[in-house]
Amino acid sequence: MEIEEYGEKFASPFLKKALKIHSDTRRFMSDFLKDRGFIELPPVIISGVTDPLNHPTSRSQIEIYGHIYELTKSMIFHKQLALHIADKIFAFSPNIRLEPEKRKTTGRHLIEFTQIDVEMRNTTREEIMDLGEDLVIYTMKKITEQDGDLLSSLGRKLKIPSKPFKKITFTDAYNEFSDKFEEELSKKAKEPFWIIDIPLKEREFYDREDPKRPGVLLDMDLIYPEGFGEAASGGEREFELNQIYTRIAKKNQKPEQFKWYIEFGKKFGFPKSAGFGIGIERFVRFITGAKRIEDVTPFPKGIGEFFPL
Ligand code: ASN
Repeated sequence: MEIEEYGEKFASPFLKKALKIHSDTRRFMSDFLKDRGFIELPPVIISGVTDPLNHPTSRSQIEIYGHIYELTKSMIFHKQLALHIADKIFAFSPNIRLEPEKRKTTGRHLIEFTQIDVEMRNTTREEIMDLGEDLVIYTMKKITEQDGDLLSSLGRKLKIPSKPFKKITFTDAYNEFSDKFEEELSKKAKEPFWIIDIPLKEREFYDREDPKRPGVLLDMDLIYPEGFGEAASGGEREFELNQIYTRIAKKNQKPEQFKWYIEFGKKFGFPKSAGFGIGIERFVRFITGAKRIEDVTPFPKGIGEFFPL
């Protein structure tokens, strides 16, 4: 992106409106969680361990004082471990994911984005999904109330979803639409819906395997309607050391990659918890109806080119 293009972008009425809605979205999400007793955790941007993710993103590391730091891909481990401080936590977590070039034109990928990452002790997937539904509905309602005029001027009419959101298992979705199920289902849907029971090989080691159904995880993705695609992912977490080792091995990964997380857990325990993360820019894109995620944020970092600011 050239410097001149920032001038055009900043002068665009769309960005002005989207940025106000972006700012309010963060406020309402935070208000909702704090009202429910969640404590906000400051973001972690570099650390000795980060989310391995299930899809290929190149490693992003920096060397400081002769030590290698990972740039945060998600705060999954930090939010789990922070449950030793409080039972309900969340963070506005900036993530860096060096996505493959083939995702350049999806309209919903940035290499730097923020997710609101939520985690709660001693809770089930069903309870955390219920919380996620309330959070999405509350935020959409508040935006409609406070920024209704802005939305109308963007030609966007938001339909407030009703609870409970529909659920479809990964296997049923895959059997019906094969590889492109997420896209197809998202295009057909009028309200957000969940994809649940994602198979073990499709996800990271930390999502909990259902003890009653080996190979099936107690996790979920939230998908927006109207073709806006994935909103969130989450699940219950593995909390038994043996199972954590088994799951790491099944991904052909090595415990050394997660050394600091494992050492902490061995000393102080892995909390039994569930949680999810909702991408903020994607949520704002859905709320505003923007074509590209780049359009809802002033300094986007897209895939495959240099964005100087
Ligand atoms: N935030 C996600 C979760 O809670 C993890 C991720 O973003 N990869 O499961």
